[in-house]
Amino acid sequence: MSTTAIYPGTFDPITYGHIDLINRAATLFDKVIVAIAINPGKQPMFSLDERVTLAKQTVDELTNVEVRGFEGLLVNEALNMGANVIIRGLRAVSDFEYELQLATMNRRMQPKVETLFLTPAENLSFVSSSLVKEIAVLGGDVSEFVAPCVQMALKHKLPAAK
Ligand code: COD
Repeated sequence: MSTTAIYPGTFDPITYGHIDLINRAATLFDKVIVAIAINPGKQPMFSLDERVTLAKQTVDELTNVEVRGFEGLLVNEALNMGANVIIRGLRAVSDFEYELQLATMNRRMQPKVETLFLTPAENLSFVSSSLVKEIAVLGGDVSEFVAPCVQMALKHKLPAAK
């Protein structure tokens, strides 16, 4: 039986931390779907189309990884895509409370879907999309944290970005 996992997020924008998790998941599952949420609760810097395009460019070489946008409940998207595992990342204890709440609520809504937590390489445990954007807005160098295409997209969006 083939196994499919879904890795959901806002990915605004995708960072090397996200990519680290995608690489790990891609070795564990036959197929990994990177599912990018519209997420009305956040006000992303990049549009859904831009976030999907940047994610596709960064995971281009991983043959068992698919990137798609989605709207609506994650658990419904997971079942529609044939995924019974949700991948989420834990960088530090501070992530745990939110992630546990999300996982528990998702399981309450759909018991067929389990959440699996992965941790990134230590040198990526402090990387977040929000900090990358903040550094870029203030003209700092983000090349250590995001792929060149994301760096270019930030430069395009923000005149001060390097
Ligand atoms: N290393 C490892 N993991 C990382 C790193 C890093 N450097 N950076 C981020 N991550 C992890 C995060 O901890 C998270 O698990 C995941 O990667 C994605 O992160 P984000 O920030 O891009 O995504 P979020 O947290 O904004 O995603 C929230 C969802 C879109 C999943 C959530 O809002 C959702 O499910 N929306 C759909 C509607 C729904 O079903 N709502 C009900 C939920 S109960």
